[in-house]
Amino acid sequence: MRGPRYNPGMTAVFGHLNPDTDAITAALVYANLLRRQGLDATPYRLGELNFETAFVLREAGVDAPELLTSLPEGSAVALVDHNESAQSLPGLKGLNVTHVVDHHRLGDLETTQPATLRFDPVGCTATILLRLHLEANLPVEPLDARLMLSAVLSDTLHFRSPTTTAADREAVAFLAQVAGVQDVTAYALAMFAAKSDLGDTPASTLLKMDYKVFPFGAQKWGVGVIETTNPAYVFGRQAELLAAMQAEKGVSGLDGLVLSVVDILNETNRTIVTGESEAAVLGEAFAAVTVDHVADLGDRISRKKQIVPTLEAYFAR
Ligand SMILES: [Mn+2]
Repeated sequence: MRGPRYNPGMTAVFGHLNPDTDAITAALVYANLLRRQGLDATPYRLGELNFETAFVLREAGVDAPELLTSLPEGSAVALVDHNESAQSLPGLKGLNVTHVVDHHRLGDLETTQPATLRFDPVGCTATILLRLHLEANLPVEPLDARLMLSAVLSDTLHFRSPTTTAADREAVAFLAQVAGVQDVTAYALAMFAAKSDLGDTPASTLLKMDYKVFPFGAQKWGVGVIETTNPAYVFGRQAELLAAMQAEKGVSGLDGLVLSVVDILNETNRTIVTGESEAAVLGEAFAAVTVDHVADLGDRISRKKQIVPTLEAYFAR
């Protein structure tokens, strides 16, 4: 339970664990939208900001939402940018999910009451949030526009990802104007540079910065991603990362653990595999060749669209 500022009447709005820019900004923007519509909503985060998100909030002059680690049973929650319990606040099944705004596959979502659910197959939660503003006839506030713009650029890797839709491109054009961002390309490159400036971040932190756990049939896999403009830096730390992955796999009782290193500018994915069993699965599922714990996944840069569905199909057969 949180401290004295917790208000039992309010709705807690949050994105997934190991939050990315979309998870954080969607919580901020959706909480503001719900407040403008008369609901007592408060944004939260379920983890530390990554370097890109820290840059986005700093440039926007916005404080990070407070960290949330648990809520009393029955609390009202609005989920953004996720819906699966494995990616959410521990104990989600005991909470009252009143709203979901998401662009991922539907997982094990359960609600105790009729809920407001909005799922669109677009590249970013922010693209849906923009639609919700327009549908409600509410003007987009410039600060929210800046946050949503950042999220779409982040999730779509500025339209490089195959998850990108026409709606995401239109959203960026509209939001950039409202936010007063003149040079979208330069802004996106600055975001990606901030994300890639990993310094001496511990390997265990790098592994978990963009990390999700998925049930695949009877198996449980961890799939991490490092999107970077400087893959050489990441592979320079491959031995450390591998040790962190082996430790995590043991501690979490996972059946498989892989870490995709996505070269944003060249649009390639070289994935570090924890061991032989992961290499065998990627070999069969993707026809990927693994050399020295690195599987070449070619141009499959989207975990959501190109990695997870293939693994899911592989384990289903
Ligand atoms: Mn997202």
